[in-house]
Amino acid sequence: MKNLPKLKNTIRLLLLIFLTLSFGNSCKGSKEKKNTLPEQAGIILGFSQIGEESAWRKCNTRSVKEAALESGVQLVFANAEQKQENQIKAIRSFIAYLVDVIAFVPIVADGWDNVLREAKDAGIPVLITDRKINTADNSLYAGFIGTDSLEEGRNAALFLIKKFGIKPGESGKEFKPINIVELSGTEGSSVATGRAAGFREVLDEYPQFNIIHSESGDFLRSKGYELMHSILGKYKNIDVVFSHNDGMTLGIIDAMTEKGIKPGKDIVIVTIDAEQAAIDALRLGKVNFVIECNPKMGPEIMDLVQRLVAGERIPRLQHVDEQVFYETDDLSILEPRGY
Ligand code: GYE
Repeated sequence: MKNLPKLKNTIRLLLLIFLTLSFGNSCKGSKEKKNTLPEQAGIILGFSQIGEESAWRKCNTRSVKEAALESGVQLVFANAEQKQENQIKAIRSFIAYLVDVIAFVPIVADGWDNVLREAKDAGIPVLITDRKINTADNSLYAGFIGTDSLEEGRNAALFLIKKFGIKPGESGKEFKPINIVELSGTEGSSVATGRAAGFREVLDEYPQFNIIHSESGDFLRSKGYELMHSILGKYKNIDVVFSHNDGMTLGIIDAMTEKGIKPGKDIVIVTIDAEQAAIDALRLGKVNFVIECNPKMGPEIMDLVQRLVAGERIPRLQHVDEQVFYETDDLSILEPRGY
C-alpha cells in the first residue's frame, strides 16, 4: 500500500498525456501543457472555463492561468466554447484523471447535479467560480467565489434614480414615464438573472420607470449591435439602455451612432464589467455609468484550492471586491483596466 501515491502519480501522468492530447486542440489555453508533462505534479486543478465571449472572460482566464503558475498549481484547463455539454464532459475527464480539485464557471445555473454528484462520489471537492448554480443539494460543492450580480443590478437602478433626479418615496404621478430597454446576458446564467432581478428590485419602487423591452444579447458585442439596430427601429421613445455587459454596450454604441443617435446624451447608457473600452466611453460621455464586475479572481481561486487540498473548510459564498464609476468621476487617476 505504501506505493499508492507513486501509483496515483503514474496513473495521473498517463491520463494527463491522454487528456492533453484529447483537449490539445479544443482547450485554447492548454497549449503550454502539450510538451511539458510535470515531473512532480503538486496540486492538480481541473478548470472548466465557458469560452472567450468577452474581454472580461479572456481576462478571467488569464487571471486563473497566471495565478496557477504563480502558486505552482498544475492546471488542466478546458475551454467549453460556450457549451454546457462540453463543460460536463470536461468535468468527467477531470474526475477520471483524479484531479485534486475541480473548479468551473457554470455557463448556466441549472443542470449540474448529476456530474457534481459524480465528483462528490469520487471524493473530489468542487469550487464554483464567477457564476452560480441552482441546486437543492449544497453538499455538491465546497464554495463559491465570484461577482455579486444582484448588487450590480441594484447599482444600475440606483444610478438612474439619481440621474433622473427622483427623490426616494416620490410618487411617480407628476413625472413623464422613463422608458428603459434592457439587453441582458446569457439566458439562464446566474449573472443575467441576478442583474435583472437586482435592477427590478429597486426600480419597482418607482412607477415612473418602465422597462419597455428586454432581450438577451448573450454578452456578445455582435448581438448587442444587431438587437439595438432593430430595437431603435421599433421604439422612438427610449430614454435609457441598461446593458448587462460592456461587450454588448460597444455594439449598442455603434448601432446608435449609425442611426444618428448620440449615445450617453440622447439615450442614457448603464453598463457592467468596467473593461477599458467602457471606461474610455465613459470619459467620452458615450456611456453614463459603469459598474465594475471583477474578473481577476485567479489568486483567490488558487488560495481556496490550496485550502481545500489541505482539508480546510472554505467560505460557502465569497464575493469579489467591485466598485462603480460615474460620468462625473475624475477618471484621469484610474489605472489601466487590463481587460
Ligand atoms: O459580465 C461578461 C462575461 O460571468 C460576470 O460573463 C461574467 C459575465 C461578464 O461574458 O462580460
